[in-house]
Amino acid sequence: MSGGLYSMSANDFDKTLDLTKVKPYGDTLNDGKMQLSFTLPVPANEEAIEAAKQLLKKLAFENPQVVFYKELTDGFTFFNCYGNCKQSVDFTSILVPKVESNKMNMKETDTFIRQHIGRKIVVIGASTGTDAHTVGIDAIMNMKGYAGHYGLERYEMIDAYNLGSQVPNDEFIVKAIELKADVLLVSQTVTQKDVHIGNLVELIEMLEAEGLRDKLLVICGGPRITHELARELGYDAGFGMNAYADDVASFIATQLSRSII
Ligand code: B12
Repeated sequence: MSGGLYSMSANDFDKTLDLTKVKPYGDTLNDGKMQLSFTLPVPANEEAIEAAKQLLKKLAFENPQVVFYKELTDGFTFFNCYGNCKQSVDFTSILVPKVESNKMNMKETDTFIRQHIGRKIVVIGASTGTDAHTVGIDAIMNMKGYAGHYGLERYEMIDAYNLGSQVPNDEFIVKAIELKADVLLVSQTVTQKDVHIGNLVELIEMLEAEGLRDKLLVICGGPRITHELARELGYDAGFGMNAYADDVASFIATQLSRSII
């Protein structure tokens, strides 16, 4: 196979690769070698190692090996294991919903906003609910940017307000009204017991109750957020790992220009 998505695939140097039956590899292609880490609520001893191996066998791993284990605290053991995975996936049948927009850099986005929207866009962002993680929303908004991508505060045509973390949904909405926001950016990092779902849904319900949902672009992001999940929860878009300000800014500018036409 050549060109497009597969232009630099393993197929170029190993003709045994079958993309309809892809499996992990460690030493040689298709050997199924895989690493798995987990914690068991048992003391760190020989029985614990055997328990970890039995678990891997039940998960259909061949040749399970515990290569590292350590007591975390009394009665809890952490494991790193290797095994050979027997399963494979059909890579050619995979279709993942993604944010569709032409990615522009900061200058291009500013120019696009000037030409197609004709005024500054007001964007407010926060890590909401009980979530205290700020690094994700800072990465998107902070003037200095993240990983070589300047944040929204640096865009000439964006007025960006970063409200920080643990912002309750009702306060977020009050601020959105006060600042006449066009866009809300919500960051959610903690997903334990699905706390992010409840919090994200609550924001949408509150916006709907205030008659504001259709007047705003509402976007969420975080390490466990996918575009598909965001759409399911009533958001315009969702961004996960390796998202940068330019991805979000391009999406915002394109979407708002459409709603203005
Ligand atoms: C730093 C950190 C903390 C710091 C946070 C300090 C701060 N000011 O932010 C402190 C110590 C406070 C903390 C606390 C807790 N933490 Co913590 N923390 C982390 C850690 C180590 C790094 C997170 C981080 O900064 N990542 C870097 C940023 C840049 O990545 P990111 O958030 O994914 O952001 C990117 C994308 O997701 C996206 N993005 C993010 N937000 C948004 C928003 C929008 C709109 C868009 C478009 C994109 C976007 O863009 C970013 C850039 O690409 C992670 C582990 C890890 N290695 O990831 C645990 C981790 C997130 N924490 C965790 C936990 C459990 C907690 C605590 C509950 C621990 C406890 N029991 O007290 C508390 C929760 C406190 C609270 N109320 O929220 C778990 C979460 C598990 C889960 N699935 O829920 C993790 C994964 C650690 C773990 N393995 O258990 N934590």
